[in-house]
Amino acid sequence: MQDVEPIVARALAEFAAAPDPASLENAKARFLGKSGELTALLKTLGKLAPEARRSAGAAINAAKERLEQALERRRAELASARLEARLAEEALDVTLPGRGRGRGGVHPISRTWARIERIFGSIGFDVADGPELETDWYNFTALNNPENHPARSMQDTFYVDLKDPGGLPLVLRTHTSPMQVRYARMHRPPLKVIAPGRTYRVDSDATHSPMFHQVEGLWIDEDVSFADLKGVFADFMRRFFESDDIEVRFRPSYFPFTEPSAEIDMKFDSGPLKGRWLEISGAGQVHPAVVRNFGLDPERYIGFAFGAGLERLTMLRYGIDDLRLFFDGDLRFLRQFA
Ligand code: 2U9
Repeated sequence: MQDVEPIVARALAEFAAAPDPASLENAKARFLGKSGELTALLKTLGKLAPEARRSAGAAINAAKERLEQALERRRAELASARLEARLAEEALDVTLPGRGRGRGGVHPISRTWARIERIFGSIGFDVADGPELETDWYNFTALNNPENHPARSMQDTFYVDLKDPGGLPLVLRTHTSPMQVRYARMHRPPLKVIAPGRTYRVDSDATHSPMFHQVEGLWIDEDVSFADLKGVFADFMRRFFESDDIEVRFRPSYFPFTEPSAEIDMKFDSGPLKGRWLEISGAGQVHPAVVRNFGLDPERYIGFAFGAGLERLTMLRYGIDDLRLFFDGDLRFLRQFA
């Protein structure tokens, strides 16, 4: 009979060299399987004399046992190697500090916006909302802007390639007034509303941005006077700047949508800006033609409107000296408001 030792030696070598479980099981089949080498040897025993058969049989069984033990060891080795590899691949250092989520912050203009809504809300003003892309009628005509007014020119206003039902190009609203016209046409007096929002004009330098923010206010009823405007506005200034040491004065001015019209100036009587008059807003008694465009009788309804820039209010409140800081997105600036 063929010697078992060389077969055992080859089998052990192949088991040891098997790189993965599948190759190992194939190697097993080659030696211990139904038509494996050792099995084939076992089948030849019948041809031997009884004495030789016994010793050969014992040798083959011993070989088989060694191979099976070697196989078990190699299986365990491969399984633990696979586990090690997976652990290394999916390594997770649970002692590392968490990445956390940036907390973010509210933009200073948004802070001003929210603050204004809160102050006016507390004295009964509603907040109007409306489209940034407006029709010529809502942005200009309803506000008594004459046909040839320079504000209507392409040099001053952004027009887009979309037309309203009347065939006129839509505009990026140049003020928040159209929202108030829309509001006035949908509500009954008393109309008491503010309109904060983004506005657009063709203007870009150190003190002008093509997109900026306004807040306008409107109060219309049967007996709303300039005295009410003065009271509401002075109260707003004092609450906005958290100071009672603020003086407010009106200077005559002109706007197509108000008559009479005024510029509103303010003066701090304390703090870093003490003593200087600062222009802060425009205002006036709403023009009768505009009241008529609300769908109301101007003989019966009267009131005031005002408009102010949120950038300017924010700069004065926080002592910011450059408008561009609001739009640069520089975190060193923005983090101060987080
Ligand atoms: C309606 C009728 C009238 C709002 C007004 C001003 C005067 C004004 C400027 C302030 C700084 C614009 O952002 S700014 O450049 N605004 O001077 N705004 S009266 O008048 C209205 C508003 C709505 C229906």
